[in-house]
Amino acid sequence: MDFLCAQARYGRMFSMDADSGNITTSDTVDFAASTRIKLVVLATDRGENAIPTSTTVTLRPAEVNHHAPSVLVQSLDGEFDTGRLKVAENSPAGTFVALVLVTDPDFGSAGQVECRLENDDDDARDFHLVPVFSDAVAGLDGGTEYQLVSGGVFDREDRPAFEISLFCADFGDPARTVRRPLVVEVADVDDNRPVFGSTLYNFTVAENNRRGQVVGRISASDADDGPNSDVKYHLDPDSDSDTWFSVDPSSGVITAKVSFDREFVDHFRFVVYATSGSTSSQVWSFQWQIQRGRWGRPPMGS
Ligand SMILES: [Ca+2]
Ligand SMILES: [Ca+2]
Ligand SMILES: [Ca+2]
Ligand SMILES: [Ca+2]
Repeated sequence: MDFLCAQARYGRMFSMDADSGNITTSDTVDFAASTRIKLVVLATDRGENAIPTSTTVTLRPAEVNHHAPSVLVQSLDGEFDTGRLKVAENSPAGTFVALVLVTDPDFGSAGQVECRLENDDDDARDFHLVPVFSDAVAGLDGGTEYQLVSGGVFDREDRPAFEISLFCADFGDPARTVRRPLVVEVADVDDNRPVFGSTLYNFTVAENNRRGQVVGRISASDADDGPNSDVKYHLDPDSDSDTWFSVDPSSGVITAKVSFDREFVDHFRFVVYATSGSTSSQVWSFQWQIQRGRWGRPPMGS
C-alpha cells in the first residue's frame, strides 16, 4: 500500500511516510487561519490498475491551557485598563460604570472564559456584571464583554468609594484564573445646601466703633465635595444692609462699615446668604445690638 498526503494548502507543515501512512509534523503547525486542519490522504495498493481511495484526516490543536485570561477594564471616561472607576451619586441602579473586555488565546475550553464579581466581597453586592452578549462564554470568537453596572443608588456623603474584585476563570483543566481589584469612586453631585451653625446669630457692638471693626463671624458648612462644598457668603442684595455692614465672602467675617450711634439706631436685623456649588443657597438672619459707648455720640456714618 502506498500513501500520499494531499497537503498543498498547508505547505510543508506535515509529511507522510508513503509505506506506513504515519503522519508527522515537519514544521510549526499553525492553527491561526482555522481551528482545524483537514488533510486528504490517498491510499493505493500495489497491484496492477490499482484504484486509489481517499480519506480525510482532521487535526485539531490539543486544548493546552497556556494562558490565563486577559482582562481589560475601560472606564466611563474612555481610560483603558484602569483600576479606578467612577459613578455619579444619585444615578439610578443599572448605570454603566465600566466595560470589561476578556480574551484568552488558548484553543477550545482552555480559551473560554467566564467572569463574576467575588461573592464573598460585601461591596460586590452593590454592582452587577452583565454580559454584553447573551452567550457570554468567551473564546470561540476571540473574547467576551461585560458591562459593570451599579446595583443601587449611591450617596457620596454616606459612602464615597467601593472596593470590588473581578474574578475571571477559563474552562481549562486545570483552570487559569485572574483577579482584578477595582475601586469605584462615587462622584459628587451638588445635592446639599450650606447649613449654618446656628438658626440666628446675635452680636453686640459698642457704639462709636471704628469703621472696619469686626463685629462677628457667621459660618456654614456643606456636606458636598470640592467646588460643591465651597461656601460663599453675601448680604441680601435687596436690602440696604450693605450700607452698614460687609461680609467677607470666604471667611464669613462681618465688619462694620460705619461708626454706630445708639441714639440714632440701636439694632439691625438682616439676612445673609450662604451659597455653594451652582444651585444651593440658604437664607439666614442676624441681629446686631448696639451697646452704649463710653464717649458721647459722634454722628452716624462718620
Ligand atoms: Ca487559558
Ligand atoms: Ca448625596
Ligand atoms: Ca453630594
Ligand atoms: Ca453644595
